[in-house]
Amino acid sequence: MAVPHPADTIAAIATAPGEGAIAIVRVSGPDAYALADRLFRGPSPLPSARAPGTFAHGAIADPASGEVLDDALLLIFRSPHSYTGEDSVEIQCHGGSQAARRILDALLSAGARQADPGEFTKRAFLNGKIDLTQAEAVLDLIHARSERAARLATAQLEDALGRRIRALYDALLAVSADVEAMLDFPDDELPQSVPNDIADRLEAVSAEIQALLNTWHEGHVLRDGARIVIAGAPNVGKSTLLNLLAGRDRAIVSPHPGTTRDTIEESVVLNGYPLQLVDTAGLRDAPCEIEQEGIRRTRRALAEADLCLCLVDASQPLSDPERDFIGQHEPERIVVLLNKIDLGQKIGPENLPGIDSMVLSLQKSPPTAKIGEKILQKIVQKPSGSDQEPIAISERHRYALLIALDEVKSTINRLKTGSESDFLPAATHVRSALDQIGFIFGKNCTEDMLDRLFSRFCVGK
Ligand SMILES: Nc1nc2c(ncn2[C@@H]2O[C@H](COP(=O)(O)OP(=O)(O)O)[C@@H](O)[C@H]2O)c(=O)[nH]1
Ligand SMILES: [Mg+2]
Repeated sequence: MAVPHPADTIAAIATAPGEGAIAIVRVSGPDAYALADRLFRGPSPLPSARAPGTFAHGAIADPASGEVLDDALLLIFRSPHSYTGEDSVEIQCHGGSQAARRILDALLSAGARQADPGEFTKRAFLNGKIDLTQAEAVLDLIHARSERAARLATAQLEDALGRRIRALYDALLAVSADVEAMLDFPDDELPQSVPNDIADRLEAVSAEIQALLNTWHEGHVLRDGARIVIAGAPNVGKSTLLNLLAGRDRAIVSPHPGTTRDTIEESVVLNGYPLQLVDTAGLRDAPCEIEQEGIRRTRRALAEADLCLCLVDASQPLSDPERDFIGQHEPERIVVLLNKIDLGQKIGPENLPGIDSMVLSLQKSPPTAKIGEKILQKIVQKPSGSDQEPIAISERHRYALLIALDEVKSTINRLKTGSESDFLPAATHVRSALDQIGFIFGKNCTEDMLDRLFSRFCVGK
C-alpha cells in the first residue's frame, strides 16, 4: 500500500452547489476537533469533549472576527470510526451558496487545507477502511444512472468484488509459494505430484479470472451506458424505431427519403441499463451537401457505437450497398431488423447467414419488448443474475485481469514441460499475475495510480 502523506487536516463542502435545504462541510484530520472547538459557539461541553457518534447544536462563528456564520449541527466521529478513519467532524448548515462557503473559508483561515477531489475517500483507502474496489464503488454509486447500476455499485461497496479478487490473490499466493519451493528442491528429489496439483490450481484460477472477465460487458454498459446507433438506407423506418424505443415522438417520421439529416440522440433506460440511442441520416449517394454531411456524421456515430441496429426494407430485395454495409460489421456488433413485412417479404434471416436478424413490421405490430431484449442480449452478453450478488468489473479491473490471465497461462505452459529450467520463469510469471490481481484491490499501487483514480471524484467525497 502506498505510504500515506503526513496527515494534515482537510476540509471541503460535501454537498452539491445550488439551493437546497442543507449543506455539509466536512473536516478530517488530526486538528478536526481543535478546529471544531474554535468555530463552535454553543452549550458546553466543547465538541472535542463530547462522545464520538454524537452531535452538537449551536452557532458556527468565524474565530478571527467572532462573526456568527450560521446555526448548525456538528457531527462528531472519532478515529478509527469515521469515513476516513481519522478524527472528523461534519457541519450541517443551511443550504444555498453562502453559509457553507463562509464556514469553509473560516476553517481554511484557521489552518485547514482545502481537500483535493476524492481525498476523503483516498484517506479511507490509505487508512485501510475500504479497498480500492470499494473506493471505486463510491464513485460508481454517485454516477449511477439507473437502479440496476446503483445495485451493482452497492454490492461492490459491500465488498462483493473485493472478496472474489482477494480469494483469487490468496490462491495465486499459495501457488507462488509452492512454485518457489520447487526451485529449492534438488533435482532427484522433486516430488512428481506437485507440478500436477499446481497446474490444476492454476487452471481453476484461470477459470475464475475468465468468469470475472465475462462480466465486463455488463459493467461497461451499466457504468458508461451503451451507444446504440440506428442505421440503414433512407426511408426504412429508422426514425420510427427511435420513437418506439424512446417512447415518444423524438424524430420526424415521414415517407420522404432524406428527412433525418442530422444525428438525433435520446437517452433511455432499458431494464435498468442506460442506453444512448442515436438515429442517423439514411445511407445513400446523397444529392445535396447537407445530407452528405449528415451521412458523414452517421459514419462517425457508427465508429463509436457499441451496437448497430441496421434497418432494412424487407419488402424489397437486399441492395448491394446494404449487403456491403452489413458485411462491414463484426457479427457481435450488429442486429439487422427486416422491417415492413406488412408490405411483403423478399428477404429473410436465411439471406443473412451468421448475422442476428429479426423479421418485423414497426408500423403494424412493433415487437418493442423483443427488440429491447435483443439489444440487451447483444451488449450485456451475460447479465448477472438477481439471485446472486451482482458483480461486473470495470475497465481498470479488466485491464489487470487480462494481463494476469496471460501470466497464469504462461505459468501453466512453463510447468507443463516439467523441466527444471522452466521453474524460475514460471515463478516470475506467477508473481506478475499476483501483482496485477493485487492492483485491483489496491495492493502496492503507486501514488500515480491512486492520483489518477481519485482525481475522478468530486471535491468533498
Ligand atoms: N408499411 C410500413 N411502413 C413503415 C413501417 N415502418 C416505417 N414505415 C414508414 O416508412 C416511412 C419512413 O419511416 P422513417 O421512420 O421516417 O424512416 P427513416 O427514413 O429510415 O428514418 C414512414 O412513412 C413510416 O411511417 C412498416 O413497418 N411498414
Ligand atoms: Mg429518419
